Amino acid sequence: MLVAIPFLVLFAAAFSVASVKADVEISAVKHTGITIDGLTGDWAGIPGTKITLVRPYATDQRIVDGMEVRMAYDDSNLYVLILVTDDYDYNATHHHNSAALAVLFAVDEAATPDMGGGKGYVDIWHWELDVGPGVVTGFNLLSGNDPVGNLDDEYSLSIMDRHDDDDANEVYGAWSHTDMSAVGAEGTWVFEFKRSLTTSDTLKQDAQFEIGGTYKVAVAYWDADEKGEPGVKNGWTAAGHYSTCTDPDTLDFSWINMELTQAELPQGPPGPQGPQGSQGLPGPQGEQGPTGPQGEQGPSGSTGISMYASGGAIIVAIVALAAAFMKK
Ligand SMILES: [Ca+2]
Ligand SMILES: [Ca+2]
Ligand SMILES: [Ca+2]
Ligand SMILES: [Ca+2]
Repeated sequence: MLVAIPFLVLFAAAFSVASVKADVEISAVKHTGITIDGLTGDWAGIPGTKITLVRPYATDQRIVDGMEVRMAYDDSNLYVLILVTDDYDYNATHHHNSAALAVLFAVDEAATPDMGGGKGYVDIWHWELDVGPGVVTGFNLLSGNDPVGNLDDEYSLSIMDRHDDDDANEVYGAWSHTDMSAVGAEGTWVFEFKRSLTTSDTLKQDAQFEIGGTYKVAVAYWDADEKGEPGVKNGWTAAGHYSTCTDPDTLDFSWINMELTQAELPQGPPGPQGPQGSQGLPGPQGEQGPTGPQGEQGPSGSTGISMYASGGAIIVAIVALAAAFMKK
């Protein structure tokens, strides 16, 4: 669908505390064996980066360390796992009463996380849940639209200039939640995606990934409880989403850097070195790929995530005031 609703209004301009810039990083590691099904067992051992979610239009509303992002790749695809700590809200017939998510990647260097800010193109994977848990949806060779599950492959230049891709939707996704026993159940949302590392797009509508490259990512999350609890006044509004905030102290909504590292996920426990003979069995995940010397990457730490939070909390008071003001 083609909607000109200004979602992802990140206030980048108003809040650009340029001098104090936090830097949050995600390492995508090489790993085979991920299946898009909304289940996370296949992500075991892949390093995650925790990020605080803040509502750009109500910055006192936060989910501290509320999002965990994990990324991996294999020879063909990039895999993205987004976990959000929030209660279960799913309504099969009205997606405004369900959670929603958008993953953004800068295409142009100058593009800002507020959907490009008019400065460059942004690739968006935008999902308003029109299929149930565990159902794989997305992919469509005719356009960016997903007429079934509403996992659209989009692009934008600004908040007023967002569209489905002209060419194709190469994104697959499945979602789940750790407690789907009842609406309102506490737990964690699971959004699992994959996309081919490159696409046929030539119009700056998709980010193109290559191993060793560094990319800019941001995520938006819509909570269906924004307007009230189910049965009262449930649902989210387009601009009411949470956004990844790289430094909540300074309200820095900058891009998150994501690198497709050369590192491979160690497959299973390292085990003793063993004698030299014949390499032995390839381990559960199979086909190791020729890279990396002999395993023993050391524990996750080395390839893992680096989060540098910088301080500088001076402007917070002012911003918080302003935010409180705008809220009502
Ligand atoms: Ca899975
Ligand atoms: Ca909620
Ligand atoms: Ca596309
Ligand atoms: Ca796209």
